[in-house]
Amino acid sequence: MPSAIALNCSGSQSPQGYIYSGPNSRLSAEGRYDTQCFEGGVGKRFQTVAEVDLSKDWWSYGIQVDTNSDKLPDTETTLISNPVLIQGKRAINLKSFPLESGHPSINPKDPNPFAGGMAIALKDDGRYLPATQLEIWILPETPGTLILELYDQDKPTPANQCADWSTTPPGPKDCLAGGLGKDPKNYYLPTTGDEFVVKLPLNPTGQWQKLVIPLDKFIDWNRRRDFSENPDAREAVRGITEKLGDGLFNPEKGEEVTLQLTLVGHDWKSPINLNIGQTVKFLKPAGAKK
Ligand SMILES: [Ca+2]
Ligand SMILES: [Ca+2]
Ligand SMILES: [Ca+2]
Repeated sequence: MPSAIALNCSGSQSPQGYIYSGPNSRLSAEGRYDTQCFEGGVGKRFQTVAEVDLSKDWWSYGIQVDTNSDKLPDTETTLISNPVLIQGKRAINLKSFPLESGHPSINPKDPNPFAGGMAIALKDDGRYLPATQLEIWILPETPGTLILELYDQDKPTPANQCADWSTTPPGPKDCLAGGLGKDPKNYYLPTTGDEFVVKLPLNPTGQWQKLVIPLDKFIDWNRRRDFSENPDAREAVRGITEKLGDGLFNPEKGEEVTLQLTLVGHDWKSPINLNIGQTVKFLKPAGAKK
């Protein structure tokens, strides 16, 4: 029987699993869609603008945790496999587990069962500019949430670019992603440029799910928001509710651009296991001149 529940493709829905708290809990609904909103590319024809091989030049992030109580970190929360064949499709497997709710690495202003993920520095030659959609294949083994994040530097300057940044990760200290000046003292949120996100619930259906996501469904996460209708909720969170970047996904030539896949647990305890098609594509409608 098909579900009688209507799809929510508005880009604002309550998270599944963990109920968010904290001063900006209302932001937790932002950028969330049912994956079915994007399945199969909804009958349109596309042509490839650029392909990204997730098995190359990635770096993982997560937290080094102390699991044997010797006060020294011994375990990384994220594991990424070499390419594997899963149900006939070349894929990588991403495993991660959430931290404890009171872990110092959990942003108290944006609390969620963060687990970790992987990042790819994309080419900075402007090739993604014509793209209008992102294609990604997922086969989740567990529930959880996948946050797709696109970082766009917006006008590199000495202040926002690490001088000796190279796109070979992890790059210089404190300069972890795409020269975006991510601040390790502020939960690695970028201090410059746009961060765009789409949050997708992971439904382990046992099948590959092909998602073709319009880039305009990604929401600008670091923008000024109007909380005026609810003054109690008005609390600026550095790197989230301040205006950074120009609000457009416009990675011009010479600007660093990064794709990150962040996993968030269904709760504070359950590990996440996700297979991802090895190739992510940037697309545009077939025949489009842009
Ligand atoms: Ca830009
Ligand atoms: Ca922004
Ligand atoms: Ca931008």
